[in-house]
Amino acid sequence: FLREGAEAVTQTCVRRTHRIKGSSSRCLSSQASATDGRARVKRVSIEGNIAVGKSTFARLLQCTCSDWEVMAEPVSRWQNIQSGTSKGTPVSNLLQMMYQDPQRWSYTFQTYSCMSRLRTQLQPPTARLLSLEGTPVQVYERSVYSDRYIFALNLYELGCINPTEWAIYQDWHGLLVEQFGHQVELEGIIYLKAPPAKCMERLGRRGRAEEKGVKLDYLDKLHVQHEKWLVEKSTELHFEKLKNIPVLQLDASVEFQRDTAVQEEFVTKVKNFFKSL
Ligand code: UDP
Ligand code: D5M
Ligand code: MG
Repeated sequence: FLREGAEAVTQTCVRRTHRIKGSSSRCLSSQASATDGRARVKRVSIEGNIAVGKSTFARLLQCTCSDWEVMAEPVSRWQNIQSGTSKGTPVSNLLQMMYQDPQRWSYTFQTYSCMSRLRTQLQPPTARLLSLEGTPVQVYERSVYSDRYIFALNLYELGCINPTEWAIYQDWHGLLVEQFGHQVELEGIIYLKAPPAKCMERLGRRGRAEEKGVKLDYLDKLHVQHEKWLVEKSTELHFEKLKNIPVLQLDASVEFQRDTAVQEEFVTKVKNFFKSL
């Protein structure tokens, strides 16, 4: 039920919502209504450390309200790079390559993750979402912004991306985001925050093979990057709209996955946040 680009969904919703693929199902009667509709749809990303619970939270949102359309992070695409000439033929697992040899593969990983995030953020809202009254929202798991201001920056600071690669990365990232303009802008960010040790515990529980070698120190560094960007606001940003973007911070250190009271509290905060955008 998560849209195209989504990782395989392993957990089912109690209340299933609609899945409408691509633009072929669009049935708007006029261009004007399409334009008006699109302006009404808010776009929000869920940000947070590795294994903090973003996908779990995304599934909760998708199950809660049919006005919200959730686009998951395309991790399975990174794990299964397909041949450019004969589609469907697996070539490699880029996520694994990056973790095994970060010096060699971090820059390559950034090119692909940013491209797949752009693809996701460029997907227009479905006809169903456009036709809704109320507050239709497209929700993304991470964004082209966390790619740069969390991961790429961190890998550069760790020396896994060299100064030449970093300069080139920043150049094309800036160009692409500026060229796509409003199409990739966000109206808000939900920041799921938990101590790195809690994320480490969840990362172990999830047991994604590629992440076996991830150390607490790496999660500590990613945590600091999130704090600098979304709380202290000390990260140097290059996109005007991003500088004043509203951020909803949620304490994800509580076990919200199986606690309906916490889930309700989160959902109420999210609803109010969406209304305020
Ligand atoms: N998880 C958990 N309790 C929670 C939220 C998540 O035990 O309150 C588990 C979840 O089942 C998964 C792991 O933590 O095994 C990582 O969650 P997820 O994949 O949602 O994290 P992401 O990397 O997407 O932020
Ligand atoms: O993130 C999915 C996995 O992918 C996790 O191991 C982090 C990694 N990831 C995601 N984006 C990037 C970038 N841009 N660079 C390096 N590594 C990245 P999860 O938090 O599990 O949803
Ligand atoms: Mg996830």
